[in-house]
Amino acid sequence: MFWGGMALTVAMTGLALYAALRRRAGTPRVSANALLVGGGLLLPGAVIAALLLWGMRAGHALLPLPGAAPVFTVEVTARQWQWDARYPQHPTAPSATNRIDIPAGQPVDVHVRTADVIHGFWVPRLGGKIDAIPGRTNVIRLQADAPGVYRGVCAEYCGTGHARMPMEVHAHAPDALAARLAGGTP
Ligand SMILES: [Cu+2]
Repeated sequence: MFWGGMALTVAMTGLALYAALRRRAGTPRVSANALLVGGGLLLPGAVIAALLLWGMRAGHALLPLPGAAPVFTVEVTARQWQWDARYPQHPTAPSATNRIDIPAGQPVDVHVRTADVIHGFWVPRLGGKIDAIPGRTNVIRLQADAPGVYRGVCAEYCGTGHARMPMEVHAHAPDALAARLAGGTP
């Protein structure tokens, strides 16, 4: 999107400069109607259609669709003022506070609940933001493309300790994750 936007900006700036600087003589080489239809309808139509298709594909990948193969699942419970993580597929894994461990390079479903008020689960670099609503379980699908530590925050003001509930998502290679879930390596 960035490079596409840059290309359009450069092209439009070039056209504007050309129009402003060229000598005002002779008949126009392109009719005004052709410019309106091409630049006002066809070009934005094509760009918006391409962005829509791209966005639908990207959005589809974020949906936990029924019937799809099971993915790594984390159950996260928000409370004033911390996050507790459990791993239902790994019942013996140590539970952790303000820390979530996931595999890198594959989708992960995060089931977000709250024990008290509304919180907001948000890991900006992984793109995910979803509210934790009392009485509900909201699911968001995330993917960390590379191992690393991704900071997360509570994105919904939830009381005086709101600013003190940051969390870390640690994305691991498969072996490192298995070791971590088996009992407490970093
Ligand atoms: Cu909160």
